[in-house]
Amino acid sequence: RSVNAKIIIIGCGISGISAAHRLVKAGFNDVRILEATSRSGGRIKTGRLGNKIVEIGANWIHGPCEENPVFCLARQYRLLDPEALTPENQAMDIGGHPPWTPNFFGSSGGKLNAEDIYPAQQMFLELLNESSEFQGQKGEPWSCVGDFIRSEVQQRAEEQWKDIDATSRSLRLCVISNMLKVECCVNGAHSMDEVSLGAFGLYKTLPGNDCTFPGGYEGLIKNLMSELPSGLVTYNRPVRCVHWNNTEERGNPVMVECDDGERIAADHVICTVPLGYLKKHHSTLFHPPLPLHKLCSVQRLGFGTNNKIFVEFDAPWWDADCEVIYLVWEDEDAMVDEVPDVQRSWIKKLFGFTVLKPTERYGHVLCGWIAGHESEYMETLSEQEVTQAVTQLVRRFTGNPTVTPKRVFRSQWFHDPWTCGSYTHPGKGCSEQDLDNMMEPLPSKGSQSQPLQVLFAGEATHPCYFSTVHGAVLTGWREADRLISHYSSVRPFELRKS
Ligand code: 6YU
Repeated sequence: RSVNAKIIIIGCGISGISAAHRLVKAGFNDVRILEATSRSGGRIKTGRLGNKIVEIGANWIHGPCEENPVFCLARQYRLLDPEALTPENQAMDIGGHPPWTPNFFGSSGGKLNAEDIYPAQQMFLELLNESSEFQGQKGEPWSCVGDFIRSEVQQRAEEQWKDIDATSRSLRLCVISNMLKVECCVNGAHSMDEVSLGAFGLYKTLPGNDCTFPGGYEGLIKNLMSELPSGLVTYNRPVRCVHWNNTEERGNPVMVECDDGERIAADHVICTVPLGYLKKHHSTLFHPPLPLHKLCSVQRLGFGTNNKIFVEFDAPWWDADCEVIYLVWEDEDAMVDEVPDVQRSWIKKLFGFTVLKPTERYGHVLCGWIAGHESEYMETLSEQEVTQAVTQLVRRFTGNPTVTPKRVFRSQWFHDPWTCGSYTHPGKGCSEQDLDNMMEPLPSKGSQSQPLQVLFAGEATHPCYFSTVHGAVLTGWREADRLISHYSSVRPFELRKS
């Protein structure tokens, strides 16, 4: 059957596209997406470094297995390499940390011995697992993951590392600083001191060894878009305000006001704007404003910055089998993940590089990772200044004063006006309730007004897969299903205009 309800989706990222897909398939014939920019995909964005494909936003399918909708779609559209499709790859349980072959370099110049590093790495990974166990338990010893890890490392080092010399011990503590910086990137947080210990375990991983899209993540967007009716998306159409509980427009409870002044009446709006955008613009985006409990959750949840710096070399300075390079600052035995003087030493926050593989496809390209305020500062520098800082860094850690990058290109997610950062993490003081509040439609339950006027999708609204593409897809489907089941339970004479 065909349903004439007028539905507006704000944002043409993967969650908005997924919602539209589901609604159109279910027979809703008046669905529109309003997108602020000139493209679809949002934080799925594939670019080029020379003639090589690079991902500016989402990189991997985290946990490619049968339960992962992104994996299933990518397989259906034949977008994956054969290795990713094997049952062995789908069954591997990596717990969110792919078993990559590492190289470690030290700030005094040259490779570090992996044997000296492993005990610290091992201890850090154990503590990360333990950090996840406080969720729903109450009585966690610290409010944030950073404090918990530091205090436990201190205690455990006293017992387990008592027989090693001071220099080796200090190096292990510097490795902990490096791993804290890695976690800042994984979580999209400025510091692990901003990530809630009690809510850290809310995030769940799926089985499967993370894989990439050989032709670019945007292939997924292109395939999904090709199945939507043409003209469904209006580009370059930022929404300024969603007027809900609207009494002006007779019959339509919502009125969407665009930046160009156009006003569009709707029965339902699905809002998929990123949490970073919502934090900055909630007071003007909704009229009446968001209810207090929802607003508090928007503020409590964290939305930080994680950026990439792609660097191409003529020849590798890392091992042929190396998949990740860690840069260990040998003066950081205080277990720190923040840089004291951002303007002078922001580059110290860059934890290292992942190596783009296979080499036949990419040549010698590294992807540097940098999170937090240091990353936001990096965005303000010119490409030339970033290149200079990266060149100095690589020269220092390799001890080779002549190594020179061929090309450098970085992302700038914090200054993207429609994203305002990278992705969501459970900020200090967060709980499960905050994610429930995020996904709650307006008006809140129990109100006498027309239900389901504004629905919320997007990665920040998934209770356990926030910060991911699969989380975003599932939220789009969830909100589409909410409307589909609403209309299937409404008796036909109540179906206005249908
Ligand atoms: C994943 C990965 N990945 C790296 C980097 C980034 C992200 N993610 P969208 O923003 O896409 O769409 C909203 C649209 O709305 C957009 O088009 C706007 O233009 C538009 N809009 C805004 N305002 C508007 C207005 N007013 N009017 C109209 N339109 C408006 N995810 O699965 N694998 O490898 C990575 C990574 C650098 C930036 C990622 C990854 C996150 C995903 O990209 C992201 O979740 C989805 O694309 C979001 O889709 P959406 O539709 O919701 O929003 C505890 C613990 C936690 C541990 N977490 C660990 C998980 C690891 C996460 N890792 C990510 C890592 C990388 C590297």
